[in-house]
Amino acid sequence: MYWWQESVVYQIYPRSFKDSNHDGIGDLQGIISKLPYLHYLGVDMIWLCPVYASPNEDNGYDISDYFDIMRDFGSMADMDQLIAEAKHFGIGIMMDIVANHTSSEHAWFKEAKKSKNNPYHAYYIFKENLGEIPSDLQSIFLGSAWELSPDTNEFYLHMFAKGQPDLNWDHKSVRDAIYQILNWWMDKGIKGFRFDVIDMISKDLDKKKISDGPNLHTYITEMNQKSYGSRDVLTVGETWGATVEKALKYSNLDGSEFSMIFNFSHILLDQAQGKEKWDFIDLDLLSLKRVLAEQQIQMHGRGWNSLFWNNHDLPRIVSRWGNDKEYRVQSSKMFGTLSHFMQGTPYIYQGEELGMTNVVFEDLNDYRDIETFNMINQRLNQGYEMNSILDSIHKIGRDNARTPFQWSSQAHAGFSDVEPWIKVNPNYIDINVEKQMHDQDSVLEYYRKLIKLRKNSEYQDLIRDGDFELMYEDHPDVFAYNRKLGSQRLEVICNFHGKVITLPYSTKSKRVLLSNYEEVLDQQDLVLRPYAAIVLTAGDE
Ligand code: TEU
Ligand code: CA
Repeated sequence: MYWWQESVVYQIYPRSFKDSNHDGIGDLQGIISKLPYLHYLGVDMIWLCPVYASPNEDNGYDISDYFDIMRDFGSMADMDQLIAEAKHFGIGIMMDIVANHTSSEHAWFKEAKKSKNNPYHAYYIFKENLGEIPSDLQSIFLGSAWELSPDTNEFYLHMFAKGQPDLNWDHKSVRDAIYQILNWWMDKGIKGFRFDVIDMISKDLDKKKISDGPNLHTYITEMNQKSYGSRDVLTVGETWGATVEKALKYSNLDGSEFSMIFNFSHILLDQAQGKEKWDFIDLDLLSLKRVLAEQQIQMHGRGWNSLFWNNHDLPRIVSRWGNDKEYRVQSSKMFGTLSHFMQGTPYIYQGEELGMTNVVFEDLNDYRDIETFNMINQRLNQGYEMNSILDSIHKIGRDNARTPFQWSSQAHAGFSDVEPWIKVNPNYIDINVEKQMHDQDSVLEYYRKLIKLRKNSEYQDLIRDGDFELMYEDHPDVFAYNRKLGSQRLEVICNFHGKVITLPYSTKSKRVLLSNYEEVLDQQDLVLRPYAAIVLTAGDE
């Protein structure tokens, strides 16, 4: 068993977590001041989105110096203080490593573009200018993935923004430089890494393959051996193209690659086949159950899952597949229940534990995300109506998850005492930490219970290791499963929709361990109110 199999990770988007110095931008001292809150919640790892020096074209995912801290966020002394004070609370820090690309302001790229003979030229992916763009390859942020670099009259590859040139991992010096960065941060005492778009580091451009290239696993294995493999850290790869078979390879328990990956198969289910993320379809619950059950069953004893619904790139799950109006509290708890009783390491994205929702800005000027703006420009050119563009942003845009964290009902949600870099969600008056702390019915207190059950209860072994089996597999509204270990058994029964469901079910000799309603058990059947989540214990205890 590995320690991270019992961890709960909390993801912080530093820009939006807590501002300490009155500039409207979250920062490291802000995070330090909120460590007691994270300790109260009960998490033991923080995944810190990038805090390195960056010109911020993509909010820190464009790094200009891996050994320095973004001025907006503080200094390296603040970072050392964060690592030390978090440790004091039993919380480890995971750094977000963006190694598929750097910022175009990174010293390597500034050198690389000067001349073909520059030793750093081979660090990036250049193609000669033969009078036209090298290929029709599209950036994930839309538009061509090639940009002309005038000094050498070549095109360079950027799979994201123009300010994010892709590194050439086939060049050994690049790989060694990345391993050096990892070792440097581990020497500082950090306890893990999240690897940004790691499945893109090996490409086969001739075949227009921009991820899962021929050397992917060779490079990950090498990175493991030359950096974190000999240290006791949690590693998680961001892999949009993962399937269960691939996940088994990445997270195989011999420890040769990563601890785990983010498998997005469930998250991609409402994306129309072969279409852009901005065109979505209704979620089919039966597919969701099938995909998650497959992960649970296939990975059991052979790999390790990460469990998540949210992150800084995704709309809030309560708004996406739950109900963020009438049943906001119930559906937020329902999603928490579904993932926290599965096998794997849960990731909580800041604000999820409050049931924070998507935001609806009507004025485009209130948005900040580069991906959103690229989409607006492209779609306006293609003749889309503004209404349909806004609709896509409201449903899928990344800024939904990036509004300031809601600490209190004070001005600016207690996030800052000045106008924040992005507007707060107006619902902060109702949804905030101050209101939810010590309110036994709040989403926050419910998440504390979920964490406690997994980390410190008679069920912790079962939650970590137990077998998984779907129940009511073909039911169109119910997502239910059981977990078994020895003589212990838990049944997790969730109503995924807003209607009342009656399930034929004998509740005799069952006990409610947790529920998002005050449940009275009937002997004959189980009545599930809208978005109900019930966890029952059975077995011969
Ligand atoms: O994201 C990778 C990625 O492809 C998507 O999450 C992307 O942001 C978008 O949702 C696809 O339409 C990672 C980071 O999580 C993201 O914040 C960065 O912008 C991106 O890499 C580039 O570093
Ligand atoms: Ca600040």
